[in-house]
Amino acid sequence: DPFAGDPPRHPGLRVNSQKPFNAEPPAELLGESFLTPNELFFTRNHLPVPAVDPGTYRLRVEGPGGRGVSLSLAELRSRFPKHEVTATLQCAGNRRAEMSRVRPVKGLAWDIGAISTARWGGARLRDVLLHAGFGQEREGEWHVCFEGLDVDAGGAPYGASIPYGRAVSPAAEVLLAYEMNGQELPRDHGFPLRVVVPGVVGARSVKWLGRVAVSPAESPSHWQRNDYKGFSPCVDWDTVDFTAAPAIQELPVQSAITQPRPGAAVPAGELTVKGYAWSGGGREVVRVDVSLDGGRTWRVARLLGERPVPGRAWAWALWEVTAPVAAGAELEIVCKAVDGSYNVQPDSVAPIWNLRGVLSNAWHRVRVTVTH
Ligand code: MTE
Ligand code: MO
Repeated sequence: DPFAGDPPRHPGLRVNSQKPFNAEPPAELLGESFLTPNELFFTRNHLPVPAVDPGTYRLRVEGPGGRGVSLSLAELRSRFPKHEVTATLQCAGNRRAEMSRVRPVKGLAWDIGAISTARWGGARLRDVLLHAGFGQEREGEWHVCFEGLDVDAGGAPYGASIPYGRAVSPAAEVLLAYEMNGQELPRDHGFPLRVVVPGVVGARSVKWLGRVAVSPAESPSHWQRNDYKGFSPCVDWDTVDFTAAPAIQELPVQSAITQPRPGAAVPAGELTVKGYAWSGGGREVVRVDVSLDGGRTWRVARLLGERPVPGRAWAWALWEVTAPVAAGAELEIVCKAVDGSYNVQPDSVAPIWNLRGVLSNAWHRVRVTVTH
């Protein structure tokens, strides 16, 4: 069993697949803390968790125009200033279950929990690239490719890439993280070193990082080239051409209700609705609208916590709204977020349906009954 060496996990996680391990925190817990506790942070593994010896671990950095370097963990910690970023990671498949209700899609049936937030600490990718002799700017198209130490049955590693400009941009704050919420990275989240690309789909934040390669082409990995792309609702598995769509990088604006849960019976009186909202590319959430009547009337939710630096809103906003509700009512609670570029979420799922069930960011709707 290639998964026999996987680490133990928190029993409270909602498991979508055991081997490889994929799990999300219960929504009620997700919405309770701005920083998701490490043991509850959603886990998205495509392959068995590799056993990495931190003593002999080396990160290789290479590619045309640089000098190949190999760095130990001690060197990564001592040679580069430690930088910290609070960033939300969201899987492209978050909320896929809602898409499958329109028409079946291929992929794990994530509810609203394939998203979590942590304070990450590590070396800036930019500093490591400059150390390896790469410049601040490059003519033409270049990418920075990441390879994990997790491999499939044929020996191929997990891999992904981001554009070179993002990798070397000081403002983009891409990290080679060895810390998560002040602790060393847990094994499920990439021990001993992972990439964290703030504002970008989780798939590019490669865990168990073994190699960084500057390249004129995107990562050759299946997950860069033939997965994690968006398509029209008219495209099916017979007609799909994965070369025709760009790989997902920055994600669209998103929000969801974490409390109450669908089907709940809530007491009459004051109802508190809670949730999260986030947008890709560092675009801050400027407003969340909530409806209790399926979208006929709206109120504005209170955004909790500190306002982020505009353009560098890497973390989600938690929000809540309190409203009176009458006994016997059937409520359809709806939320929708607006980001700093005034991007909004689509009102329904069908027009954004796609065969892989990615980019599922329609208004989130939760039906509840009010009791006496
Ligand atoms: N990196 C490696 N090496 N292997 C993986 O399977 N999964 C990716 C990304 N990095 C993955 C990986 C995907 S699709 C996501 S959404 C995030 O890791 C999830 O990170 P997490 O498990 O720490 O939440
Ligand atoms: Mo993902």
